[in-house]
Amino acid sequence: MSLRLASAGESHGPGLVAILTGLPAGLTLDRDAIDDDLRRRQEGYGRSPRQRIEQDRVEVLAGLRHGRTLGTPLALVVRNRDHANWTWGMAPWPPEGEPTGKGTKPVTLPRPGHADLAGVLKYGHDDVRNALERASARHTAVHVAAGAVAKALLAAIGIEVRGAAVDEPGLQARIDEARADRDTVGGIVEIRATGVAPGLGTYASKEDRLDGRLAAAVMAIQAVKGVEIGDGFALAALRGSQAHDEIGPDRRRSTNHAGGLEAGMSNGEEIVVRAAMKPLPTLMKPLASVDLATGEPGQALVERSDVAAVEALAVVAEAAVAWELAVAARDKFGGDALVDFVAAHRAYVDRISWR
Ligand code: EPS
Repeated sequence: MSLRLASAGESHGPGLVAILTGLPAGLTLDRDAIDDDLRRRQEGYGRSPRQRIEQDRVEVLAGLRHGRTLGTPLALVVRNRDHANWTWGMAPWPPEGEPTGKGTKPVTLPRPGHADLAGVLKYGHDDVRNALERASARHTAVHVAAGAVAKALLAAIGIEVRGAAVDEPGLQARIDEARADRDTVGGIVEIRATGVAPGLGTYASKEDRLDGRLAAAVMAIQAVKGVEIGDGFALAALRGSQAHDEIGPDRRRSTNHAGGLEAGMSNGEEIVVRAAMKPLPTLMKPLASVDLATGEPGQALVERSDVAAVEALAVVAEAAVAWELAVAARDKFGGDALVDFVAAHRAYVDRISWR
């Protein structure tokens, strides 16, 4: 069975939900490890005061017994504590009583760079909030929880995934300056996966190429505008003799320009994926917009937001890469029970004599 993930949840609704299907039975999950990743996602310089309200913790509603997966759908929940301030505005059912709290007035001034304009046009909403709530990066929390589950599965076959913001002396100063100017900034993150045997993914069909799946998963994260694998864009300026990773007698490479991926497959070297995040679109000094209710020129919605979320992106992209590697590993090694999955991996690395 293929590994699949479906998620739901609005930023200020009651909570975020993910259902993971296709996990093998017998995988031990560590609640603290999942919560640690949720905490890492909330940290980082430049986050909004929202992060002082949320203290994300995973809840499991199905698929786990005494800490071990049952081979049945795993249902994860991360509650939005801030929902307490939006109980009228984000009530799933028609609210009773007078409007109270946040989100009671329709938003009609779309922010350039967010889902607001295309979202209301596409879905026929009058209130931009109906688009922005799901488009918000808040829902990455439950994807990070799913990524932590994927990392547990990958650890069983010796794969480790770690993301970090690309070291930039002065990132904090850049964030402080932007905050003082009521502006926002972006940045670059890098995800590395070690212990991946050659042959995850395939060149046989476009949709199963691992490079494509990784790029799509990372590009689909909020505010990501660029993804590269290995030396990526810089390779375009090199000659072939400089760009490719020569193969040694042990079949290993002394360079890794390809970022561990050739022809849509892992090649046994470290997988390296980088992503560029644009500056966040909610500005305290707003850009020009149009009032969708009146057609008059106006200024875009201003509401509490992050100045930067680069370090959060590193954790979210780590989860996305882990998830796609887990999907590719499940495709290749199968198994209803974890022991079958691990044994299939072992048999494969033995066949190709890969350490
Ligand atoms: C976000 C806007 C902000 C961020 C949010 C993503 O939300 P709020 O307006 O409630 O402060 O804080 O990110 C999170 C809540 C989170 O947990 O990462 C957006 O518009 O994408």
